[in-house]
Amino acid sequence: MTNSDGATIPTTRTDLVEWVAQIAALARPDTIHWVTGSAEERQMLIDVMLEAGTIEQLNPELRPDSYVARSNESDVARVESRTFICSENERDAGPTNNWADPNEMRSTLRGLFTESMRGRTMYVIPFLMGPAGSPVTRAGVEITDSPYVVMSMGTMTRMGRHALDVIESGADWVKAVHSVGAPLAEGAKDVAWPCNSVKYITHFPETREIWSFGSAYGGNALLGKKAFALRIASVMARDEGWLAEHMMLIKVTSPEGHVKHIAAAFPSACGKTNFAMLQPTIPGWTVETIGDDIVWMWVDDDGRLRGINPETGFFGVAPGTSDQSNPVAMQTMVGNTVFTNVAVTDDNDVWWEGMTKEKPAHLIDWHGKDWTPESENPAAHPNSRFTVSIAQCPTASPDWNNPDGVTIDAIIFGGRRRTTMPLVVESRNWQHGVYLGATMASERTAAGEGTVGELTRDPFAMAPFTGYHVGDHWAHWLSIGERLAAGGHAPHIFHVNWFRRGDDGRFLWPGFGDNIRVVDWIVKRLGGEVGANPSPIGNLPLRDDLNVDGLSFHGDDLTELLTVDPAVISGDALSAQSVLEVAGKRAPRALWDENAETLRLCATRLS
Ligand code: GTP
Ligand code: SPV
Ligand code: MN
Repeated sequence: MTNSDGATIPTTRTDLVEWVAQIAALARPDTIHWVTGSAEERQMLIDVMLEAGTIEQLNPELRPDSYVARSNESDVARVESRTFICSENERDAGPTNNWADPNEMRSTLRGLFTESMRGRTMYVIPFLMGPAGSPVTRAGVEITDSPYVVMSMGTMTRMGRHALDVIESGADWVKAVHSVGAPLAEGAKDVAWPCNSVKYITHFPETREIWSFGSAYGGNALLGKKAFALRIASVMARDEGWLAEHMMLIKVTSPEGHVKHIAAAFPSACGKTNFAMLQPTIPGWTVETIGDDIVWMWVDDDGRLRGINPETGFFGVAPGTSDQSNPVAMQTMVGNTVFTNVAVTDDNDVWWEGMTKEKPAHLIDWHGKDWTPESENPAAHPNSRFTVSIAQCPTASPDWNNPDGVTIDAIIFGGRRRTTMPLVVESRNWQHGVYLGATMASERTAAGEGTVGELTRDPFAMAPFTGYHVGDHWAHWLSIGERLAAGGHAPHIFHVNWFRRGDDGRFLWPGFGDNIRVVDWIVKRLGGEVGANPSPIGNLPLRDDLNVDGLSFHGDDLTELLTVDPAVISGDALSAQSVLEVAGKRAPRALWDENAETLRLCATRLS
């Protein structure tokens, strides 16, 4: 077997060579290309995609080396209904995942992948999740017939020669096979965004394998991300005693020079990237970015929780991103960026809803059609995204690349909720914090399927991403808590809600850079510097302890943000029982105890 450029296969790992040969024999690509990760290779991929119309170059004077891709209109977000956990036992996938019998799924996939790469190049992408040398860093190899996926994996992971060296040195590696499912007949002309109306995103947790068919979009296709770093890695983490979570990770430094690291789990499109790039509005604070979507954490030899970001790039939500809301993101994507499903301006730069107050008079929308402010539909798709390296982020902490990771001082859960949940609350202890994580709820966004705005329980912001039984995930968190308690350094757990609304739909809290005010309170709580107001869901800030200098609030908005209504919380705790019930026998007793305690505290206040 030779590489597409005529070179011989660059590895002596026979298991890898045999696997690649097997997939090639099944999918029948025209050529095979082993990805090295070189700059010349990246340029080659760009040329291939420009030629195919998959990407168009943006104005190099305004945004050098940057491109826009327009996906097929049916391929714009993750497809949870087509995502399967194919564990040997259905019980192990649990009630919140779609399960499929692994043997049946293998036979379905064999059918789908037969000759699925005809007329295309099959790329073999060795990659690492995490910096080499970290105790939790893991290797993978993705096979794909999409140059868009290769280029994106080059931004999002440590891809190519270096990863292959780690595999050569004997590392285990996760098998990930991806096809857009659009074989090309001889002489046929390709479309700009090949994909298939049939989609399967499948995971085999026991054999650490991923097979993805039919989509080229985001988490469906960049298999290092949700499929590996969350679904498969969460299973590895359960088996090996660590955590793989849907979280951002930041280093914060207080005006007094105290350094803390905070990890936060919010559901898709609920503010992780923005929080990771927070520009503080209180003087003296700095926030540095370590990760914006996934954190892998372990208990170190001192009994502390440590974490790394396994990724190397951002696949961030474009709409709503502006010089006001997230200037750091805007400064990160000044060049070397791929935009997908955004709108294009007359001077060939990008635009999306929320980028500027004034809408441009004319745009090419994400469908590639003319658009004016009178048009009915948004110019950019609500789940349009930018793909760019962390290395370009002006607030990147050097620790994003540190194999030892950072110690984690606080964990935050949070959802998008118009009502019910206050701006911030501190859990009473780890077990109560796990309860808050397990029962968290959020309104659906365009990042997944379903009706936008509908309230759903999304345990740990991991509902679409835990590769095993949801109840076992909670039990695993409780067991990690016990190990941390033994060392005496368990992080405090908080819950936040940036999205509380008034009757007229206005946000009660300014959000974005002003979220530093919540961080300021959290850090003061960690240091024991401020008291708190106990409530049925935990400790609320005393009004004078939350720094709101320079902010002005509408009516009682601030009071509403900092208090909870026991009647409303009681109703919410009753509704949260549904998620504990879903987990059935595997819901830890301790979480039912926390639910009962919440109801009891509400009842005392109501009597
Ligand atoms: P994924 O990449 O899908 O996991 O999303 P994410 O959690 O990283 O969310 P992101 O930071 O991209 O934010 C999603 C949307 O929420 C964007 O439109 C933001 O502008 C908006 N948003 C983020 N933070 C805030 C906030 O503090 N307040 C308000 N009102 N909106 C916010
Ligand atoms: C999310 O939906 O949580 C994302 C985008 O981060 S994707 O990579 O498509 O899953
Ligand atoms: Mn995400």
